[in-house]
Amino acid sequence: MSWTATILTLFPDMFPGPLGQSLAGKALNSGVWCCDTRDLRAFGFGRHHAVDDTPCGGGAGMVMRPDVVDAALTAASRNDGAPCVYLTPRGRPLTQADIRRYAAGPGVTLLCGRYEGVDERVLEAHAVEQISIGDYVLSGGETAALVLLDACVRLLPGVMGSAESGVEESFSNGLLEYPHYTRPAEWNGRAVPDILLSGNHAAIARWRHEQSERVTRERRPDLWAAHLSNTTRSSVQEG
Ligand code: 6GU
Repeated sequence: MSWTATILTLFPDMFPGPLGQSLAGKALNSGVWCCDTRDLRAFGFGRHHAVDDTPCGGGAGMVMRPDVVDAALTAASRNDGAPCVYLTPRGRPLTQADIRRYAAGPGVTLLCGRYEGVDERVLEAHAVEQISIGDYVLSGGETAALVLLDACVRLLPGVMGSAESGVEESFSNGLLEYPHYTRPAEWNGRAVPDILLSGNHAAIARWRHEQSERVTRERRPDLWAAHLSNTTRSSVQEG
């Protein structure tokens, strides 16, 4: 069985969207993964298939009903232990470690919320993981689900060519990647760093590592601090 994303959404036409193109699209067409989209509206109540109601306690917006989401989750339930993830800006930040865990399993069930959110009780009842893709607000979970799926699909066996076995360059060692250059050696008065044209592979590896450290220190002090405390811990263990 191929790796399967079961997606619960009010906007099923948004899938596979951009993941129908390029590497993910080829993998989809060749059966490496499967995009099983379910329309939440089909589980709505009454003549208008209502899926939402006003928030208890008052306030703006609408909340997705627990009975509707429960019916959709139950209908989509899989017996393969795939984790169920609700995409929400209130969630825990998504990391490459989560992506590795999802990609290594049978797939994921993704619940995409619109409106102000989903009634908390149904998330508790179904042991749903709440995940955010960053500190900004999207109009719904669908584009976040596409981001999560893109990151998973590229890790599935056979999706990236053998030349790309460094599929996790950034983050595999906790540092951002060094800068890349190609021909021409000089472009609009800007030269490729001499060392990259020197043929000295040891010196090039050293330069790239220094650049990785510099870029991480400048752009991601949080990752840099984590890297420093990890390397300090390793050297204490060695010493
Ligand atoms: Cl997962 N959903 C929404 N609506 N906004 C977000 C998000 C998710 N992650 C960051 N912002």
